[in-house]
Amino acid sequence: AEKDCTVDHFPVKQNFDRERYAGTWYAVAKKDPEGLFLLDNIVAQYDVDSNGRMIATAKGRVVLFGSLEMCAEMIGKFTDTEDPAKFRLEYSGLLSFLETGNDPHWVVDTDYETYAIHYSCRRKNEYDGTCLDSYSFVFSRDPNGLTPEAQRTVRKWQEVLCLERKYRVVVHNGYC
Ligand code: ODT
Repeated sequence: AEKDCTVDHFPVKQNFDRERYAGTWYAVAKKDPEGLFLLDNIVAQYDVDSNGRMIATAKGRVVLFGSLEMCAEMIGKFTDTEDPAKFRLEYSGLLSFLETGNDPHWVVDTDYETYAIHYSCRRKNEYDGTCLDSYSFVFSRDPNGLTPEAQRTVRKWQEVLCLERKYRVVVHNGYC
């Protein structure tokens, strides 16, 4: 069969459990969108608030206005959809000049304990439903990276998302 790169056909985590997903995730690889923002040292902290809503903070190194290098601290609130693994993420920075936005936020796969693969398509081709501008994070619970087994699993999902060979390594060197 021909490969299906229709965004709305991509599988996501079945029976996603936000409580088990909560906690710290280190980005170990990233596929950048157009006009990328977070460069490296990216760490996300997910939580569930008292109303059961998923929330998160994230930090990472950014370069603003061409030369101002800083560690951006971002906050995000998730809106549920009919699929428990698909959210809308509304985000802003602790500082007003940081990026704000509202992106899809899909948890494609995770074992909750070692790895997760995230996907966001910002713009779809209206004719064939493929993605024209996406970003995706590979997350690890361990800042030192994924086990070879988890790496194999992640590589499989990168292909499913039609993003094979589009990822770069996200460095953690203590900047943030
Ligand atoms: O870096 C880019 O180029 C695109 C990413 C922009 C969104 C970053 C905003 C994070 C808001 C706080 C939420 C945390 C959740 C994080 C999980 C993954 C990052 C989207």
